[in-house]
Amino acid sequence: MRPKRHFMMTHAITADPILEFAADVRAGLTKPDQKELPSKYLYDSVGSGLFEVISVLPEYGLTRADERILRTHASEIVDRVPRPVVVAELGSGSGKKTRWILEALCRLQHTSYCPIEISRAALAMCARELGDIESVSIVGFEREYLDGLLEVAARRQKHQHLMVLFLGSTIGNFDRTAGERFLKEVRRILEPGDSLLLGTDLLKPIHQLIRAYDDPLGVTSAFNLHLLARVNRELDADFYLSRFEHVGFYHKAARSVELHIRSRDSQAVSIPAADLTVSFDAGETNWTESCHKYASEEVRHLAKQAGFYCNAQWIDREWPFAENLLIAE
Ligand code: AVJ
Repeated sequence: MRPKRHFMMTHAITADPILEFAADVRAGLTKPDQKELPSKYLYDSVGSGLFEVISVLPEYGLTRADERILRTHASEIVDRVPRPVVVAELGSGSGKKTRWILEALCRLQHTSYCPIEISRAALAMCARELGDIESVSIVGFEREYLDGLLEVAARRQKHQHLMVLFLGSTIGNFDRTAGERFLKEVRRILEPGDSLLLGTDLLKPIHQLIRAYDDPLGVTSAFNLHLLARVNRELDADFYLSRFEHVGFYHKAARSVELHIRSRDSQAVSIPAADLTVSFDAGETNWTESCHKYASEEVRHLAKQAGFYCNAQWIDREWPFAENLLIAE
């Protein structure tokens, strides 16, 4: 008998995504000091595809470290989680790494898996990637993280716990204050005994970090600059990509790698759909993404601040990265 499988998808209910994009681009590019474009817009189908390539670059060890830990310790991880459990994943991407957790869980219980993603393409990829696992049901949510999580939490049954996956060090996109605030918001949606498996990239030598975010092949550069191409495509703008360049540098005080797009000369760009003409000085940068790095004991402390306790931590030796199992108190 074929195992029962099903996949459902709940689509976004946001107003008009193009209008929202236009409003965010306008707000970011009219900031008086540092111009910015929110990093979430890097992750459309082109950006998610480019990130998949980044994740296999030899210089970028983060995704492989994350996956190594999950592959090696999946049974140990799920053994520590109160069951029965519904799994929700914030920003599933392709879902490749999640396989190990789902397979381990499915040996113990039938599992509902709810990936929450703003990229519909990533959700579809994830359903294809994981749909073959026996006794898993996938319900995808095309939503922002917290909206999606609220919905999953509302749908769970009384006896079910929630296990939230927030892998790949996506939390690093927040600065430390916002990261703590975000974990607190996640905690507020959870009940005591629910769990959060949090992946965090750890501090490591600066040259190694820089190479990971400024790779010689230029994939990260393409990933970053594609945001301008997206503004051209979706908002009718006239960015000349060759007049901009990718920059990745380490911000010591913030303990983060910062990605910017630097204007090579002084120029003006028009973005009709955002009702905006914006000028750049020569050398002026536009901030697109931050990738914060943590110390392992700092994560345990952060967890405590947010109302979790750190049940266990697994650290990869090859590429310092921690998988943290946090239980809601
Ligand atoms: C997807 C946020 C985990 O922080 O390393 C990689 C993003 N940007 N290379 C990271 C990213 C450029 C990545 N995260």
